Amino acid sequence: MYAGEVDRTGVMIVAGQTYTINQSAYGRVENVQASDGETSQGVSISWNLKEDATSYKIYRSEFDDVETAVVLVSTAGNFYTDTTVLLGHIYYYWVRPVNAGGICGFGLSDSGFIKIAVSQDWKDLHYPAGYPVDDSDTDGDGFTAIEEYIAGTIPTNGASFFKIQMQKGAGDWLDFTVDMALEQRVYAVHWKNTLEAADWVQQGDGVVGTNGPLTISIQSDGASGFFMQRVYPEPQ
Ligand SMILES: [Ca+2]
Ligand SMILES: [Ca+2]
Repeated sequence: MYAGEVDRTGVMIVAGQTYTINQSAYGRVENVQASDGETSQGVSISWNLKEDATSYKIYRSEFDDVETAVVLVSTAGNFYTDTTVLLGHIYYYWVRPVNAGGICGFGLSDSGFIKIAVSQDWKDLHYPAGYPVDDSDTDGDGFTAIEEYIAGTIPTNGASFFKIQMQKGAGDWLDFTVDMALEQRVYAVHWKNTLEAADWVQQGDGVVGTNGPLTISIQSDGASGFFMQRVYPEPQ
């Protein structure tokens, strides 16, 4: 067993006899899983244990590009919680097994991020009798409590929810307005030309709120299509 990724064959001659050596590749770690917003404490990373591995090296990057990965930690088990993560950032993780033969190559990455936590002040303000759960929709407007917290809307008022407000600006510009854009939130407009199109494409950079009204202007270039407005926690 060696720490490569493919089986290899070699030839050895001992006392005039030729022997063929077959070495099995040690292979990569499989089933790397990084948690997606499960807790606000950290990103949990797990993977399948590998026979003969003595330890594992976890690598991390903010890009899904192994060239940018740096070692986060070495560990013997198949579970690790990365608490050195920031809100609003997405991290990519790789795990490489180590054994007596060396260290194996990089397998597939998985991405992970932490969840925004609802503040106690907000809980007390809107739910004095006790906060339900993040996924509850007590006012039935289709947005969960955590979504209303991020959007800055009222979770106990079905008429208060994050909605798109668009009007024609000067020339071929379109104005997207939010009445109350919170601090520590980023607002962005996304577009796609048909609803069947696979991906929403963000138009320009996200804009950080200032605890007041916010207008984002997008040049339409005469194109027709669909717009989506998005709010998410500001990276810290
Ligand atoms: Ca709601
Ligand atoms: Ca609401």
